[in-house]
Amino acid sequence: MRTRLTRFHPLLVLALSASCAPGTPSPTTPPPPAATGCAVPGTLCWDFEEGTIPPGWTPFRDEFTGRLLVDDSRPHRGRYALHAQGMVGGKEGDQGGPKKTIRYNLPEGFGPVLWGRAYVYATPERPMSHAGLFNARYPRPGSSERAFDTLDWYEVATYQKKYMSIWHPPEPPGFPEWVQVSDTPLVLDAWTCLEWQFDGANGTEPEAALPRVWLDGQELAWPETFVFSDPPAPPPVREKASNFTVLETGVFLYQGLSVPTDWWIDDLAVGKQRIGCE
Ligand SMILES: [Ca+2]
Repeated sequence: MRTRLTRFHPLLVLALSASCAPGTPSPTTPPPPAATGCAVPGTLCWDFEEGTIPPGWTPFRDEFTGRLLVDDSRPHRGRYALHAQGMVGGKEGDQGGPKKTIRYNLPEGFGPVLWGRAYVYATPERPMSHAGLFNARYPRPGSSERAFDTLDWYEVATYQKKYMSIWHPPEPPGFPEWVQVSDTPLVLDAWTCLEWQFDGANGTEPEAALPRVWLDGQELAWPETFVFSDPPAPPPVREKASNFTVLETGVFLYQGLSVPTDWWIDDLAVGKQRIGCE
């Protein structure tokens, strides 16, 4: 949801995390305990125990105020986590908000189904605005384009203080998009385990599947669904995937955030099958 929301204050939040990066333990400290998730074949995991942005991830969005860094202020496991610190800027209800993200190119041939898992912590308030936490993108059917702005994508986020998931066409503009808003408020001041399934294959169905999300093992329901587009447009055709190619995480607000807010993400993992929580 990149644009103004006319019916409410927009705000959102979210967080993700994972573990299992091929970190290089410091010679002076013992290696962190094995991270959940990396035991599953084909899983990629990041526990941030390098103490810096992990290899393969590169800075991407950087708008308004705040920082995205790896630090030791609030790990889920081990010593470090990814930290979106002091995110603030813009006004609720207006387009444009603080965005601090990193992205990662998946290995060739990842496939059309992406499961994910991350631990997320947010404080002190639930944003009203759309706050993205994680997304994964794939080329359009038959396309050889790999540029970021040519890719279809799935997203996990929060919006109006509740968890949300979205299927998007390429960004910009990223809409018309299919939006699913849960009835579950963003959990504050505690670590939660978020899991998601982005099934871009969806068997013999004509379109890619809708995203599914679990919070601490409980699948979220989506009592509110709608097409967001500016100007209004018919629902998008959810184009099917051959291979997911790129991931993005951090925190990205599409409308303003007036309360300085922090998120931490740790033990982030993606794979071709469900990874699970601890
Ligand atoms: Ca960690």
